[in-house]
Amino acid sequence: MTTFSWRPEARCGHARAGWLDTAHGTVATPTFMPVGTVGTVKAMTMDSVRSTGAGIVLGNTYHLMLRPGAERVRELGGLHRFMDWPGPILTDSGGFQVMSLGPLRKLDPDGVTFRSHIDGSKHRLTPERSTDIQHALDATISMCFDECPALPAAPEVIAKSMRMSMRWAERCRTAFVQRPGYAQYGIIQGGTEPELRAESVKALTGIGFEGYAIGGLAVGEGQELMFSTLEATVPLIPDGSPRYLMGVGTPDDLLGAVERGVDMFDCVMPTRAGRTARAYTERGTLNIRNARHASDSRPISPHCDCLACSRHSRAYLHHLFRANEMLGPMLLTWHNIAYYQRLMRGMRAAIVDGTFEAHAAHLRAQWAMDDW
Ligand code: PRF
Ligand code: ZN
Repeated sequence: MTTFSWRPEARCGHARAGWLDTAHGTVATPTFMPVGTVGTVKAMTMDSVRSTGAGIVLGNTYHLMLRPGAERVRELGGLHRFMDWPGPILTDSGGFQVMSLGPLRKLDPDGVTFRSHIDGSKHRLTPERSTDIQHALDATISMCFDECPALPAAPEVIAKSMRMSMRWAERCRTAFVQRPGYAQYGIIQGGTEPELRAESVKALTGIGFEGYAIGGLAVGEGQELMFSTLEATVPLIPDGSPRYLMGVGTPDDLLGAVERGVDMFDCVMPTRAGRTARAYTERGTLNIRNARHASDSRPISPHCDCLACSRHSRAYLHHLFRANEMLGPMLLTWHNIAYYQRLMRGMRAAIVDGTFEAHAAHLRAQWAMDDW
């Protein structure tokens, strides 16, 4: 039986390379988790996700509780079997999605009542209910139920919200059924105030979790404040625990966060961009619908081994998007996830080699070239 743990392999400044051991396999960190909100990484088969090198995917309590329902997923053998992803799955707790998606929601100290964005039916999430649902889904890593206030907000508002999330974290921990190889992460809140972040870390480490997430960032504060908040927060997290920055970000965000000691990420960016014709490359992004690609016989990236790049030209992908063919979003999503995984592998290799800073400078110089 596997014990859930994060094992360091190498360090370079604050950046860390390591291994995350779980009941569903071991993942190299730093790692990027493709988003599989409703039990599918949109436009991808699970084999194609696996082929990019992704080791762990994300699912969402909010979406799966509404459809098909947590109990149905449990009856069908859990989310791994239901979506055919035998590797580790991290599920978000629903709090963030209720607040951003629920058309009508009412927050109280015990939880949130909201209406489904699908059929308007009434539902309730509490720390206990969110934890139970994630257990029913058989999540490898469960997240605490929290509130993520939009920024900017007054410090008193952020403090009050953070303290409520910390009380909820305690209830989540009590409701969590500990099993070998499974984990529950606490979520650090506190906006961009270092004192509030420190208070939040103290509350969560006092409870004790297998890992710690940094929530409440990438919500409108800008990259500079996100980075300074990471600098004030990450060093306070126990060194032997995995650190996860929720909902981040662009390649440049990931680089800066790895540089500051973050191990795990998730973001809809590569998948959403792929569906809207935007491709990530070593030299920045490009929109494949743009007329300049119409007769370009080159692949999107000469460095990429994804299906789009190994078999197809930019001209063909351009044609698929212009013709509104569904293969366009499929191939571009594949490419973008492959790019994100290659980015993480490259950073990891540089940490292991002790050349992370030079690698970071090289990546930034390349992104700035944009000379297609
Ligand atoms: N909390 C939870 N999920 C999240 C966030 C958060 O603060 C964010 C913030 N970027 C993304 N996803 N539970
Ligand atoms: Zn590619």
